[in-house]
Amino acid sequence: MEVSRIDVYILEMRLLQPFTTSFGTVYERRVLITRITGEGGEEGWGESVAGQGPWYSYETVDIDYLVTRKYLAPLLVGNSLERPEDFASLAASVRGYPMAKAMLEEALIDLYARLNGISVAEYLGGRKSEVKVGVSIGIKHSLEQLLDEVGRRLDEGYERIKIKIKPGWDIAPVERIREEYGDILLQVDANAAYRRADIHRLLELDKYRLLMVEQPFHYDDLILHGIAARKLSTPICLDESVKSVQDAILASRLGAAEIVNVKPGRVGGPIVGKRILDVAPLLGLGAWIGGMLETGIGRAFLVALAAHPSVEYHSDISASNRYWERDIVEPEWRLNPGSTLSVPRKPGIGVDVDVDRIEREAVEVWSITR
Ligand code: OSB
Ligand code: MG
Repeated sequence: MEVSRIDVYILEMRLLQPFTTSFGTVYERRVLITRITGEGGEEGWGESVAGQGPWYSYETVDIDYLVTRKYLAPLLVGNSLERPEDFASLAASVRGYPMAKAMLEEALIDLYARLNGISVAEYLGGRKSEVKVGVSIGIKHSLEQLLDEVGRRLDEGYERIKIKIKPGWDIAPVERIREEYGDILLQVDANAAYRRADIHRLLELDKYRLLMVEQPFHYDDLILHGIAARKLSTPICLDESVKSVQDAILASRLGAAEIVNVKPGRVGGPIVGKRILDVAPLLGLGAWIGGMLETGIGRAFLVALAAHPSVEYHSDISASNRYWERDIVEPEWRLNPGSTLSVPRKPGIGVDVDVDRIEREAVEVWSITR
């Protein structure tokens, strides 16, 4: 599989609604995507899940754009790879930047899958034809606004709701949702906003029958997650803390989590994502796939991974119209009855990318040819 050309684009896409987590609000999603052209002109697409600013991770769209142009793309272009797996060792001299690496690895997987007539899901060990999905709802200005959105999402057909929490926006939102909507599938995500002294707030959440509490503490603090896990009856799920297969092993050894949220961008690409899913049952970890407000390109890899047999929980992969007025893929990702998305069977990512629109609307474009 020869890499003859790499294009990198930055787009600015307005979210239908601003999205607020414990670390800030996104209005306009700056999006970094790449196209890799191989032999015979076949193409593959990938997306970096880096955000606007260095809050969820040190990576940002602009930093990944720079790292890709200056270091990663030059390593790859002109090379011939046997399989997408080979990219990780090729790129190992670049320390860190898992999201930038994941973007290129995705494009290589898409290209490889198209050249071999298989779907990306098949390539990544996905077996399901439909994946169960839920919706992730940000922090709101008022409880009324939150209840309103929860109601709207349930009406749209999402059967699992995740809300973002932080100290002070946790017990009341959960209690009101339970009062209003009863025994729906409900979980919370703190994005590392809690400290050791806040454990009592999490203990109070125990009575609300939550599916899990996601990443309550600092990403480096597996020990504190382990201490909290022994006190809480609600399972702890790790997101930010798990950046590799080794982290998943360590988390399970320390009793720091019962569940892992697998995000291809956070772990350096879908291949390590698949490996974590492969070992999760051996480690006694439940698993699901996390989203990062991706366009339809990144979403294709989330759907493919969610088709893996280890994924039993609903994933954070909502339909295109939860995020965008119009997505950059055709067909858009649509919610089926039963709160699922369909896993495409076509070769590659299984959706068509709107290249004309990307080239028309890109605010930055850069290419390298062999
Ligand atoms: O922690 O899961 C997270 C979005 C941006 C950054 C971090 C997270 C999220 C989400 C959104 O929860 C999930 C989605 O894409 O719908
Ligand atoms: Mg999370």
